[in-house]
Amino acid sequence: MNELDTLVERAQEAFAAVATPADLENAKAQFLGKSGRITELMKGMAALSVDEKKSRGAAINVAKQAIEAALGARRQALADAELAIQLKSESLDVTLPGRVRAGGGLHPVSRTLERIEQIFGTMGFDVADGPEIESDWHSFTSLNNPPNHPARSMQDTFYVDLQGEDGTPYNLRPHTSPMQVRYAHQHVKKHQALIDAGQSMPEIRVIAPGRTYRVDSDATHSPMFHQCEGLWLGENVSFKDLKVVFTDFCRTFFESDDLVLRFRPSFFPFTEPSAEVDIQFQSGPLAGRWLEVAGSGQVHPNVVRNMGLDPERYIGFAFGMGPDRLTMLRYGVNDLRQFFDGDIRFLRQFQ
Ligand code: 2U9
Repeated sequence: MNELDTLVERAQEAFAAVATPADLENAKAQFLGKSGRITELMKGMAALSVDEKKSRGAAINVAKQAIEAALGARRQALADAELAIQLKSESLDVTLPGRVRAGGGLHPVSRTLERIEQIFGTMGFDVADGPEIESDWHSFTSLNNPPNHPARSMQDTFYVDLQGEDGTPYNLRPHTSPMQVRYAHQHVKKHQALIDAGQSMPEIRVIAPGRTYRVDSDATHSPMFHQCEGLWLGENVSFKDLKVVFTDFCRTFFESDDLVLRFRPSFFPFTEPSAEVDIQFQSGPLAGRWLEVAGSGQVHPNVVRNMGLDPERYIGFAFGMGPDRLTMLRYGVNDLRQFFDGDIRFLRQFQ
C-alpha cells in the first residue's frame, strides 16, 4: 500500500473515531487544513520535474478527494445520528390515553338552593344575603325570642368570642331570619318617606337562603346546615297566599302535581299562628307518607314592629325550610352527613 493510500485510510479511521461534529472538524484540519497532510504533500512537489508534478499532483488529488468524500460521509452520518436522537426524544405516542381535565360540578345542596331561588324568583321574590356572624339582636331579640329562650343557650347556638355594642356576644346565625330582618330594615328605610306620609309601601317579598349553625350532630343534623326562609309582607297578604305559594313551590320543586299539602298547628316565637307544612305524594316511591318539609306562620306583630312597621297595617307570612332535607328527599339520600364529608365519589353521582 503506497503512502497516499495509507493517508486516506488514516483519515477514514480518524473520521470514524470522532463522535461529534466539532471533533470531526478538528480531525479534518489534520488532513485538509492549511498545515494539514495534503497541503504538506503539495508543497513537497516543488522540487519535482514537470512530468513528475503532473502524475504526483493527480495522485495527491485522488487522495484528497477520497478524504473529502470520507469527511462528507461522516458529516452526514453524524447529522443523521443527531437527528435520530432528537426524533426519538421528541416522539409522540399517539396511542397514550388523553389527559382528562377533572370537571367541577355543583354540590347537590347548591343545586337545590339554585332551584329554590329560581322558583321563588318567578313568583316575584327577591334573594337576600347577609352575614353568617350575627348580633344577638338580629338572631334573637328582633325575632321575638324571650331572653331566656333555650335557643339562646350555648347548648344550641355557637357563640363567637366577640361582643357587640350592647354587651352580648356575636353568634353564628342559627337561622336565616336575620337576613330578612336586615332586608326589611333596608326596604323600610328606602320607603320611609312614603311610610311617614301614610302612603302604601311596596310589599316585601324575599327569600333568604344560606348556611346556618347549631350545636347538633347526628344522621339528620349537621352543625353546619342550610336554611331558606321566606317573607311576604304587605297590607293584604294572608295565609291563603302562603298556601298557594307553597303548594306551587312544592309541586314545581318535586316536579309532581300529584302532591298535597297539610298545615299542622305549631309554635315559633316569630310567627303567630304557626304551622308545620307536610307534603304527601299521591304516587311514586314516596307515596302515602306525610313528609315534614317546612315551618310557617303569620309574622308576629312584635316582629313586624321590630322591622319598623305598624303591625295594624302590615301583615304577612313567613316560612322556613331545610334545603339539605329537601335535597335528601329529592335524591333519596338517608344520611345528611354525606353531603358535608367531601367524598368525591358520593358527590359525583349528582352531576
Ligand atoms: C322574619 C319573620 C319571620 C321564618 C320561619 C320557620 C317558620 C321555620 C325552620 C324550621 C326548621 C326551617 O327546616 S328548618 O331549618 N323554620 O319553621 N321559619 S317561620 O320566620 C320569619 C323569618 C323572618 C322577619
